[in-house]
Amino acid sequence: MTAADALRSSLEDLSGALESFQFRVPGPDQAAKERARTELVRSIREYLLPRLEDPDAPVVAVLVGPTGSGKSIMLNSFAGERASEPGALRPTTRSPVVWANRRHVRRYQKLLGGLIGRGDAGIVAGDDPITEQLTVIDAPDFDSVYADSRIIGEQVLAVADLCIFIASALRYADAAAWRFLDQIRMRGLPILFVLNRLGPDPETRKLILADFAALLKDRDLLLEADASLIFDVSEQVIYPRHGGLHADAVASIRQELALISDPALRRAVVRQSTEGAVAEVIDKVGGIAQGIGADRSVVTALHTLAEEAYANELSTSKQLIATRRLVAPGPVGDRSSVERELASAMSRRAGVAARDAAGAWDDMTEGHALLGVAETLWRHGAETPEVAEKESAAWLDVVENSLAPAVRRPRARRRAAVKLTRTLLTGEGAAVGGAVAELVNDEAWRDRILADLTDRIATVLALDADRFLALTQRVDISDGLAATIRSLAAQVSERAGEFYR
Ligand SMILES: Nc1nc2c(ncn2[C@@H]2O[C@H](COP(=O)(O)OP(=O)(O)OP(=O)(O)O)[C@@H](O)[C@H]2O)c(=O)[nH]1
Ligand SMILES: [Mg+2]
Repeated sequence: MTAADALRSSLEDLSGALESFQFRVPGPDQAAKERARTELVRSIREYLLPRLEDPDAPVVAVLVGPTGSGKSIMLNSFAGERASEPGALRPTTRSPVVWANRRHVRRYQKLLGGLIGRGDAGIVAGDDPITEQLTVIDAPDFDSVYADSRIIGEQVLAVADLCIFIASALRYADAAAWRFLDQIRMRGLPILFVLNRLGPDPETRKLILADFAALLKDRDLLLEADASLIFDVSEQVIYPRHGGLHADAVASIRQELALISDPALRRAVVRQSTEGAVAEVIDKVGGIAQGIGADRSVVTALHTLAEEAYANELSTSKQLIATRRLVAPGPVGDRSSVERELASAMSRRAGVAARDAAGAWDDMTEGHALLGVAETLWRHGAETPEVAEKESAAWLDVVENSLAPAVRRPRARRRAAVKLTRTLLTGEGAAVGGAVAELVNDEAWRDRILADLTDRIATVLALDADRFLALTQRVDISDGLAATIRSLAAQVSERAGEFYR
């Protein structure tokens, strides 16, 4: 296996692990965490893996810069045709435009999958020899007021090997530009700087170029504050035919791009951009692993709160049984009324537990959000009364059966069982005699039958609690995934070390 294969397979593994889960715990940063995860997967699957697999594919240069700086005009100037619609309304370009060689067009259909083909976006196929080795993408501006454009901008950046940064001489010092330049620099992408719309006065031009170079140097974007490292383009007529500048205006930039297209240099560019991307992936995995850890501790906390609420209610139930207050005192009634009373006492306990658990969840941001999806959590579950009735009836059967040897006739036995139950639960009906009195006074039997009742209440409560626990399980991330992801990233890092040595 070559070093490249090894690196690729380690990236495959990492991506697989990142795709195996989702950040589902609702909260203020859920969307951001989930986006970071999908972006990471995207940059591995859509950029790094294809790139490493096919290092001789054309270099992808992305035009970036603030809105109105002239990116679309620049693409048209390179292409010599109306590839991207420039415009006076800001921002103009809302989805990416790809200028590629006919032979390579298919590559980008796959690469940018969901991005192109919506709205006015698309691929402009050409025969320009430069496109044999180079593809240029006109991206929406990154600082757009449209969140949509910003996300698309980031996605396009993820597939870039090279950036062509277009600044306008009219507003090159805008803070907005620096933010995304920092982002590009973190990716380790090579950047060509173009200062567009320069005025005719040579002195002013020199001053502005020197100032721009100094600003770039200050931010570590240029090695030296050397104005000759910046491509300067004058403000000039835009040809209506192709919506671009005269070919001469961009000749030096085209020349530089043609140079990059030289196979050896291209490999160097791709090497630099993939190395930067691998480093960024490794860096971002740390944040993802942390996010998993944070989600897991939230889930554990919510789980514990729910369990505690139900455990509390079980011990309350035990106490109520011991002090004979589980059901209210009243007339002896018949079997069905006792059964109903006991069942509703059980449901009541579940209802109190649910209210307490929901209350505890409500105090946590994430718990509050989860309650929003399942408002019924504030009450006992819809099926709880039915389960309680079944348990209650089953317990009464057990009581009745205990009387079986002593009281033979079923109807008499049933009546005796109801009396016995009353006495057990409320302490009333002391005037019982015979078999009933015998059992009531049999301490071992009493303990056993009341323990059986407690177990049945526990069953009802556990079933009710399941609604909370199922919800936490649904948003949980499997144990050990953070560690797996960390170790897969360490493997990528090690293999990248060998590959880029
Ligand atoms: N006359 C003249 N106008 C220019 C020149 N460069 C840019 N412009 C003006 O700037 C406007 C915006 O240019 P675009 O190419 O659409 O800018 P963009 O960077 O693609 O902008 P977004 O798509 O919004 O990000 C154009 O409509 C022109 O009016 C130039 O060299 N000469
Ligand atoms: Mg544009």
